[in-house]
Amino acid sequence: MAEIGMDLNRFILEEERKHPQATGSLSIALTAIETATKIIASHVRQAGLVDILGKTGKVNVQGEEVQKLDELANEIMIEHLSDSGEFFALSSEEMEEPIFPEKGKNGKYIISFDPLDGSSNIDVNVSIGTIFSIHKKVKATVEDFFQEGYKQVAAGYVIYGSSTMLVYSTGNGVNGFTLDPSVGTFLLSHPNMKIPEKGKIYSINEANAKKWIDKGLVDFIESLKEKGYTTRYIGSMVADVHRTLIKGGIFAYPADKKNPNGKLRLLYEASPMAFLINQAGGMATTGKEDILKVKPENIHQRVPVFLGSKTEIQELLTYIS
Ligand code: AHM
Ligand code: MG
Repeated sequence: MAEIGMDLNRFILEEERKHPQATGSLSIALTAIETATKIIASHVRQAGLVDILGKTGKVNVQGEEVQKLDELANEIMIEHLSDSGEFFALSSEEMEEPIFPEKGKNGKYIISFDPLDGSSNIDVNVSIGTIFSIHKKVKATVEDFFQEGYKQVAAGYVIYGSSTMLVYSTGNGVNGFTLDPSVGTFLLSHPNMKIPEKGKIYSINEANAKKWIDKGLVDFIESLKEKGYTTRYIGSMVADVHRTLIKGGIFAYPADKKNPNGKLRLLYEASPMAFLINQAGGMATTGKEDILKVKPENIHQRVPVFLGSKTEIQELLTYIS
């Protein structure tokens, strides 16, 4: 097992060495994500200040126009991922259609990402994050985005919380790295992350309970209350999933009357998180099928999400149809 404190770049290279046939493409791709998210992290850290300075004429200290943080994060991701030359195509929550970077013509991968998830939490100084999902380029058309989640080559997120952490998997377990802000390096802090078999927390927007389509869910949540569970709901998927990964329990965004397919997007929210939870020994389901087996039909498709410890997910499945 890799040593605590190992820096992310060395970790990526050592992982690459385990695969003698590897060309280094994935390592470059992951490093581009690392760089982009470090830059996003530094903007997130200044979010409050930018707002104050911005109000004086929409120009910040560097003389740049003040931009909404989610749009800025999107631009930073696009710039660095395109520039790496490893991505044939990019799709983002912030863009209607995917883009095919000039430099990525020979790229081996495609990537879907949510540049700044939970952005309604920016104004209140609550954790937000970036989520990404990488697949192989197969046909070199937009259809490459319609591959199931179990075919992901890598998936991960960066959480901009009380510290900045990058958590990712290439299908060989899950590892978490904490950014040392003094040197700007991600250091391995959470090697081989495993979700507890069972937790004590449920995480769901219970205000929607009357609108939930599957009434079995109401009974399931009641049963958790009777068993002494507590509730935590941040409203930033990255933060809620990060806690679930570490503490166990269940996180859910079910179908309701307002969002008949749930709210979360398959490609860049549900699927990468399902991949990580699965790699950490947990389960992720739409309630009807394993999230990783859902074949996407369009880029911004939504799915109901239930993910977490095995015990809670298996129990949930006995309540819902
Ligand atoms: P966003 O991508 O527009 O930020 O929306 C996604 C977020 C998730 O992070 C979170 O799990 C969910 O929306 C919360 O939704 P709600 O406020 O309906 O509970
Ligand atoms: Mg989002």
